[in-house]
Amino acid sequence: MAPADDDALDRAARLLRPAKRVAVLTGAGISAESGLATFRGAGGLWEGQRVEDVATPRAFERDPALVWRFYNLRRANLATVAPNPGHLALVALEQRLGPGFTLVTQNVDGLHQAAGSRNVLEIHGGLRRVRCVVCERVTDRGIEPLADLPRCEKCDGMLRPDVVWFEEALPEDVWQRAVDAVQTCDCFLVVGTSAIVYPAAGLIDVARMEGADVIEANLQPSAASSRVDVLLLGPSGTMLPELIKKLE
Ligand code: BJW
Ligand code: ZN
Repeated sequence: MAPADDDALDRAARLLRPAKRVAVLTGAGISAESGLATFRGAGGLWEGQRVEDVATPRAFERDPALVWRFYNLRRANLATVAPNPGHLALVALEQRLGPGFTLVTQNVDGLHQAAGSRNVLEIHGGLRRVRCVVCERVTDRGIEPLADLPRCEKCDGMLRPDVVWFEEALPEDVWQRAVDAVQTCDCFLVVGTSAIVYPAAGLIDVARMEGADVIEANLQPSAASSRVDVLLLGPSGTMLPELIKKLE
């Protein structure tokens, strides 16, 4: 692994330091150092299936028990993980900026909230919540084990994870708040995402179109890297704390 590139960190700090409004987009990579597998890296398969084959409404219609096994495993796994220094660096950044800070996450693991981040927009939903496919009631079930085919307490309809699958719309109000935050930010920080899943990846173009500086932190170049101002190549658990330290 390349050592922290001081030049890139200095350039990133120069962009971030004067910013009054900062938006952050995170992906699975920020939780990798907490021990959670990313979707598309090595080990990103589940029982030989790609996420694209499990995380779709069609997969749930075809075999809801298989899909629930996938999500129950991931829910149970949350008991074994904790936020890492990358999550904590974003808490420090929010403390520095106050209401000028918005954290848009594609992650469903709840680790930003567990770390202490407050203004978090979960654009792909949350693993702890379930939603009834009939009455649409959403409840927080924590990480308690659920049946392979859990049912709604109110109407006995089938429950599904309250996450966003491929071909589904993102929660409208949450998405709109994310777009607003990115449109009005001075600096946009993109962390640990392959930037191939839309519309989330489109936020990078929104930021650029509105003239924000864009900083990316990733272990390796992503689909977004050619469109950013500074690329911090390295683990976010190291790069983000170093970046925040340079702001002081
Ligand atoms: C580290 C690190 C370390 C590792 N430090 N870094 C426009 C163009 C093309 C396609 C589309 C388009 N608009 C819509 C689409 C279709 C589709 C899509 O984008 N498909 C693409 C795959 C091509 N999008 C949708 O369907 C979306 N809905 C939608 O658009 O609705 C309108 C519509 C209606 C009808 C028909 C069509 C459209 C919904 C997308 C929902 C995504 N859902 C998932 C599952 C969530 C629930 C769950 O968790 O199970 O969200 S899929 C999965 O991918 C998950 C993630 O949030 C998302 C993004 O993945 P992420 O976070 O980037 O992870 P990885 O694994 O890809 O990358 C990890 C990165 O970390 C890597 O870069 C590593 O290098 C890095 N890394 N360790 C720093 N230590
Ligand atoms: Zn119901």
